[in-house]
Amino acid sequence: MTAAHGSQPPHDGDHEQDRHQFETSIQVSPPGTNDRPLRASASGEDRVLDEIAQRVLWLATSIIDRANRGRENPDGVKVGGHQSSSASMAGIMTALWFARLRSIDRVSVKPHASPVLHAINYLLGDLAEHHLDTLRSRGGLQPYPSRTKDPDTVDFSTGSVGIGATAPIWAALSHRYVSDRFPDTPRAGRFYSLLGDAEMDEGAVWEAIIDPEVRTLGEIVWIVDLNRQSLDRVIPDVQIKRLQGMFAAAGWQVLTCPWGRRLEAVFAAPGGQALKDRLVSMPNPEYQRLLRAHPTEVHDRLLAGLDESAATALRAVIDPFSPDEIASLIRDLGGHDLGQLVEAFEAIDDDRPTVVFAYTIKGKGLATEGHPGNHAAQLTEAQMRDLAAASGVDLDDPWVRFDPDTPAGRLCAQTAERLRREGHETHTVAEVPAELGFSPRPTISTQATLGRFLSDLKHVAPEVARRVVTVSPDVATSTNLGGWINKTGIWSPAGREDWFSDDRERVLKWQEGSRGQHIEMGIAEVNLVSLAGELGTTGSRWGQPLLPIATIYDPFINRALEPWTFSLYAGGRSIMVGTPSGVTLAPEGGAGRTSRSTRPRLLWRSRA
Ligand SMILES: Cc1ncc(C[n+]2csc(CCOP(=O)(O)OP(=O)(O)O)c2C)c(N)n1
Repeated sequence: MTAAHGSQPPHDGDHEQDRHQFETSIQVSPPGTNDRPLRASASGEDRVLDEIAQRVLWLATSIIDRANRGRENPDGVKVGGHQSSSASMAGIMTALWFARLRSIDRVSVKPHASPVLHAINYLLGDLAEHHLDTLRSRGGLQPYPSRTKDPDTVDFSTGSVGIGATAPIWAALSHRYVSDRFPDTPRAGRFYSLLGDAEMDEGAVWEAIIDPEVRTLGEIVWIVDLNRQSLDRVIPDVQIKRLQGMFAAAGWQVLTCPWGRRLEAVFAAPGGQALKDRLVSMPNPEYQRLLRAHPTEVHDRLLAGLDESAATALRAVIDPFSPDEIASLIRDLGGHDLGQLVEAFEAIDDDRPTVVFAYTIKGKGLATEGHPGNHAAQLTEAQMRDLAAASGVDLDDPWVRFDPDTPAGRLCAQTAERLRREGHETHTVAEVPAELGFSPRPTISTQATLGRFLSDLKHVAPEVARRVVTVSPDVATSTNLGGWINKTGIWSPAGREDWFSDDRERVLKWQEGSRGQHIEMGIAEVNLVSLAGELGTTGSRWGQPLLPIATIYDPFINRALEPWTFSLYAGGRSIMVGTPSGVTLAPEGGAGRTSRSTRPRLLWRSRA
């Protein structure tokens, strides 16, 4: 097999300059290797896992390389892909898949690590070889993990930053709901999110974390790929303390893997604290600069700016190491030490959600490692050949699996067997009647119509109504779900005492328990549509379809429209009712009602 390298049209000097100037989203000439070891993992103690991680790094990088330089591209238009973002996650995903994951667990993978997921699925026999050449081509592997379009096992679609990361929370809640309602629903395990650290800038993330039910979901695990780089830049401040505090305050278990075991051992040795203090107090950009420095410069850069006594203490720790050793030591981060990660995974509680902060280097093991402009950088052919040599494979024959008679081959086979998913029975929804026999008054508000519709549905089509679940962001009563709630009750995972059950003046019965068919959210429209979308996947995930209806004040649909359309792309089917729409309830004024049509925005367009 030969890669069609160099198939793009030749550029003369001027054109090349234009490309640099106008396509800053691709780094055309990536930085040099600078004598760094091209290793996916840091410590190299867990031989089989490390070997698999290296192959995963190789395959993921090659999938992108082939998309950009291995296919005919007559017009030379950018194809793209994110080798450095993928490299950052190769160790984390290898440790999770090959040492921890169970067949009942589900995982959301950060958008730019989709090649890592495909590489793992390929090693596990879940993806045929011919797909590996198709990333970002029509009908091929999707740019970002796609539950509906990719040919291999992808549990959650991601791509809209923050939305894919939070989807497992809503899937977990949906699974709890559907299991309460239909006890023969198949069991579920943990719901993992593997997210980028800059993803935590998204409001959707914090909107989800603050939801009061979320702190009770022990099946939620987030693993943050803390490479401290985003798309444009190195994250300027050290944020870890603030992030740890925010998760802890929300009731999460917080685990952190900052360093690998080799570096921990140096810290623990007499005087080693001096090196730890230096690394901990270093701003992110200074650390990144250290990663880009030639090994012979690292020693002096570590000492730069220290007063005499601090420099003396640090010298005592670092002087015994050669330049290569010290350069390798400062890269020994927890997110690349696979044994360390496996230990962290074993410490995860099941009675509250968990976040694991895994320190990583963006581009780990690639020539682009730690470079501030590496987000979309593509390795050159020469750099790919170096990586191939470091990975024990051949660039011209890139898609090698492990020999089944080797320890790595056996671990792949055992993992594939462990992750094999059981089939399940698929239930269907009874036929939805086209008419309910209800004639509305000539003039009636949309809110009154909705209330009447739900009430009639329960009488006319009880089997359909059994699968209806309503969701509302603190507007259940004003969107007129009161009658429905009185008949069906509120669902909450743990149930709650109804202190007003003996109050005769009460019109709305607010009884929370495991049998309810309404889920009440806070004023959180993104949470609302994300949950509605996941409630709409229970049929395809566990064979128990639901008919989710989200009610919302209609002007606020706009706020939630993008996450809602993303949930459609991800395979979620839900109905959103915006009231009071049109001209009814005009007394609500411009802030409380709208007559704008949102329909044109609901067309999902995708090139691939
Ligand atoms: C809602 C949304 N905004 C912006 C983007 C564009 N985008 C894709 S990845 C990315 C940076 C992600 O950084 P991080 O999560 O830290 O991942 P990594 O650095 O590991 O690639 C941005 C801004 C997007 N996909 N979705």
